Amino acid sequence: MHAAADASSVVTTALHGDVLVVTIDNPPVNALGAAVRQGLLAAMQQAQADAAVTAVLLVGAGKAFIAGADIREFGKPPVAPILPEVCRAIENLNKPVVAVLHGAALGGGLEVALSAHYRLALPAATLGLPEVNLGLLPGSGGTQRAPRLMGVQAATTLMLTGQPLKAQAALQAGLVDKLVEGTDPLAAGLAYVRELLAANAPVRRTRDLAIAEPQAALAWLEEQKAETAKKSRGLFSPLKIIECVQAALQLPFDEGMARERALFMECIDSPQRAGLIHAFFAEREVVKVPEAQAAQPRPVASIAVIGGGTMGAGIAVAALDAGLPVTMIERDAESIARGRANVEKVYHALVAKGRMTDAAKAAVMGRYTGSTDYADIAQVDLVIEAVFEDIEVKKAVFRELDRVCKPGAVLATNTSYLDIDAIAASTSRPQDVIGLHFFSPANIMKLLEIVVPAQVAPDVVATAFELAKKLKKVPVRAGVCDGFIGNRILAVYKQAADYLLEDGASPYEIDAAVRGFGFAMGPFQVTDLAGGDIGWATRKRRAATRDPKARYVEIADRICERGWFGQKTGRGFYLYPEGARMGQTDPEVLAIVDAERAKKGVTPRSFTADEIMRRYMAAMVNEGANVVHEGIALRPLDVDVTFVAGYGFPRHRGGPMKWADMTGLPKVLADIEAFAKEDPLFWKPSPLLVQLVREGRNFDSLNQAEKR
Ligand code: 3H9
Repeated sequence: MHAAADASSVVTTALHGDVLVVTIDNPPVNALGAAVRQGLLAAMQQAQADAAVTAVLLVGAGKAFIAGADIREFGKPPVAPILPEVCRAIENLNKPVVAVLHGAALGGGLEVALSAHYRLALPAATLGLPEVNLGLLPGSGGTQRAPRLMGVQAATTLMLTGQPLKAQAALQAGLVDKLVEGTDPLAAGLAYVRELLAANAPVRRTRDLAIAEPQAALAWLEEQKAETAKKSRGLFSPLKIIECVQAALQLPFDEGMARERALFMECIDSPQRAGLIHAFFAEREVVKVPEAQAAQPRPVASIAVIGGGTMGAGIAVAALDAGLPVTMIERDAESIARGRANVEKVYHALVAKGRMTDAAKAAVMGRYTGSTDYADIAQVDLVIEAVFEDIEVKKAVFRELDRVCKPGAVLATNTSYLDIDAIAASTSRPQDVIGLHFFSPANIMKLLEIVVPAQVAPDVVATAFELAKKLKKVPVRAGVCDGFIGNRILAVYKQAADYLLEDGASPYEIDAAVRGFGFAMGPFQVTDLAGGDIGWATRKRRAATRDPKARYVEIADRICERGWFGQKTGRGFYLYPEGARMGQTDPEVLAIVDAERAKKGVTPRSFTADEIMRRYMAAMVNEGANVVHEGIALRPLDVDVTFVAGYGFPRHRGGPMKWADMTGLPKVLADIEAFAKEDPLFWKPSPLLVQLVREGRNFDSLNQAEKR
């Protein structure tokens, strides 16, 4: 699909009078692979050599100008010419070079534009330096040229946030010289070049610009260091970006460039780069599922949500935000009012923060209808059920949907663990029934598990993926089992955490170790946030099917029996005096833990943070391997995306399966085998993990290898 191209096919030159038009045409996004770099360098040499050329226009074919370096090349040996050389050749040309930006000008793409002498934008242009999202820094002069053009604060913010600017904002920031209406970059670009030539516009090099008020800028950068260290929580490249900008202020341009290159290479070598780039590609791979590739989605122009609780309201907001009309069904007038209030609350908050006008809120709410009558949803294209998590209640809803909905309507359940095959079987149209497992708050959380029951039609699966795109969710295809991908794996590593707790680690040590790894919160903090009663209900439900020989830790039950359900009750594993969000350690909890250990005859031992994480991660990876082995997840990357998008797994580690690959599968397996000596029932090596180790392979070999 992305076959290696030769320079003359991806970069073409054509003389338009005395203007050499250099077109970058490397689908899908004109990334700066080796052939493009060679082509651009050759084009600059041609422009220099040809006396008939008086100016050069750089233009991107297709939707993008240039979306940056070719990310797939990172981690492989660099191929000449490297991009900084290409940018130097552009900037050094003795004839005016103009870049016309009509779409994405990102990363190396913007750096190419910054090396040009003039920049023109069309309204659809987006300009950004998003390298930080990949664990990198702009490595082709971006850290040296952007501060010269737009000032230190604006440039540093652009690089640290990775957020692109729209054309108008880029104009105001000084990144582009002119903004014109239109969608034809060639015509607009040529007109601009003519204008410049008519005005005798000189060659104007960004490198020659001085940075305003360097002392004040240096002081500001110093302040940013501490702030950035705190905000970026262990990320490597943000502080390196600041170092580069300092170099731009303190060193001559060429030395600044050398410093940037050295720090860029440090970023390239960092494991965070590998993790973040894995996450980038994995998020694009997850949508490539067999059904979505084989079938056309059904049209979805209207949605119904059954149930107006927190989850139903969040789903309704997600659909409203995507521009869809939503009908919410509830049991009675009171519940309708509550459902509506839950939806309105979200928009109220936006208005209060000044992020939405009253008129915009009224327009959104105009697409929302509450009703107690299922007949009102007879014509909707897709229904999402979000009622109480009880199979009989859900089946009753689905029988009702089966009765009223038009043929071909997609009927989705938001259950997080119930058997969707059984729910589908309660209708006369199991081919239309699918799982759409949103995560709370559903209008915010990115992950959407698309759960595929046995009888569902492929075009219903395709419809679900299309809907996810519309709702700006990250969809992951999951098979039917208790907990699907995410909650099933969570149940296992949570158990590992409980064993650690009973064996001697305090909940506070475990949480600290997990945070130290890069999660925003540890498992006991998560329990307190979600409400301890939720897990308690699940444990009670599972009690009947639990293997009596399996180890069961009762500490959480002891906490729940006291009514300590976490933040909402003011205490759980932590104390939350007067609604504080940050919990405080609780000696009474530690006493409960001690009493439980004594009851079981456990002599507590100490665990280092590393020992804690080895168990926590081994449990996560092993169950992840089981989930792939059983086909619940299509590929290891689906597990990775689930955890990064829905469970706070540190993105810079790529996901649990990527972490395992980087740690080395033999090491992970050896750990599991060692732990199995203590508890062979819990620590059973996954057959897939054993097989991969035996064959000397890794999880990534099961992902679509040709993409990397
Ligand atoms: C950099 O530039 C470093 C330099 O500073 C220094 C160098 C020395 N490379 O997202 P989409 C593929 S770092 C290779 O679905 P959209 C993508 O995998 C780079 N491939 O489309 C997908 O492939 P497939 C800084 C890339 O319309 C296809 O293109 N730049 C690259 O939703 C379509 O992508 C960035 O970080 C790439 N750079 O969004 C920008 N980009 O079809 C990264 C995309 O096989 N890119 N692909 O699955 C983006 O943010 C979005 O792709 C973009 C388009 C906004 C451009």
